[in-house]
Amino acid sequence: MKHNAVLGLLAVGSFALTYFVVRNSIAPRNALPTQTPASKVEPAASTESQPGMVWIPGGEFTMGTDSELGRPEEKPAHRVRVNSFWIDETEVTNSQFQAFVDATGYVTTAEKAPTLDEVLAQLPVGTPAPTHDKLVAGSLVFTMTDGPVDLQDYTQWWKWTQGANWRHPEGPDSDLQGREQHPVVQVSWDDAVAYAKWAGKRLPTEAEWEFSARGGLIDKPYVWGDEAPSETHVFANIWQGQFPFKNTRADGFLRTAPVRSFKPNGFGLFDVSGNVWEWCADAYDQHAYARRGGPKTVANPVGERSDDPRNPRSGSRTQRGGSFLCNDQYCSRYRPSARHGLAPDTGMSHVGFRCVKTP
Ligand SMILES: [Ca+2]
Ligand SMILES: [Ca+2]
Ligand SMILES: [Cu+2]
Repeated sequence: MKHNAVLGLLAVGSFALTYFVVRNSIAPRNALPTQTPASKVEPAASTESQPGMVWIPGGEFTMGTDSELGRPEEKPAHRVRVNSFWIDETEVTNSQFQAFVDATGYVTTAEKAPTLDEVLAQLPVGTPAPTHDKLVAGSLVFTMTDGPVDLQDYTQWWKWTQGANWRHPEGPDSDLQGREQHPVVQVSWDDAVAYAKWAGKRLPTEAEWEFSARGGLIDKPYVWGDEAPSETHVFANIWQGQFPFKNTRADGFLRTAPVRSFKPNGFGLFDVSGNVWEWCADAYDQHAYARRGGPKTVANPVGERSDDPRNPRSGSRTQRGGSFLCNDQYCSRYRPSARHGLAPDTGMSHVGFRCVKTP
């Protein structure tokens, strides 16, 4: 799927979605504000265990892919080395995020209504001021269509929904009852960073994420190996059937699944493929790998600049792993090399995160 909803403006044109687009453009994002690169000091070994985390000994691997499954932004494959780190076994759950909010009173991006000044600062001079009833808090919710639609037009299935936020993932009528162990969604990159900081952790770099997602397999297309997923060969929570109107639920789940519902990868990590997209620390640069290029091993790369054609003004942060909406018809981004960007103040009903920690 093209999950970035920024272009929704073109087709929808409601002020709410217009504002959603505008809000993405307010702060310049030239530098990484709060994330720090992986530790340069390499401990010999770590015996200290971290609850809910897996120790990943540092190493070298082939990042990206040259395979025909890969998209341009995944190429070329190149050698990368990462230092050791811990990584969460699972995506951050609603129950974990609740503990953070209870402890801090944190209010997520999607829960805050934009101010008129924020909006006016971004609109062309002479644009009529929006009325106050349009300045509402909300977020983007996946909504199944009645039948086949133009797969280029993702406003067909992404709906700006007033009152949608992490507590109400599909809007005011939805809640978290029975979803305590599902991954938190409708969190912006800023929200994910705030959680990580509170937990004494940080977001993974793309390199750390991919190294751990591959689970020790070398140059495999999927985190479980070579076999393409299908109706009968289920490895992860993705989409079976015809996107976006028919989901056979062969994997058991129409939307998010509780974490640990599927087999972990070789490092014991759950849902690195599918379930929800996971925010990474890096600014999203579609040409990052082309720029690295060459036979030289790159050590602990961190994306420092954004180059995202779908979000040229405000810049994007990277997401990894694909979601319950991915299928081969349109997108096979549940592959470990797949990557895309989203504006850092945007939440969606299929985006979450997991954290890492360095000694
Ligand atoms: Ca599914
Ligand atoms: Ca995931
Ligand atoms: Cu997708």
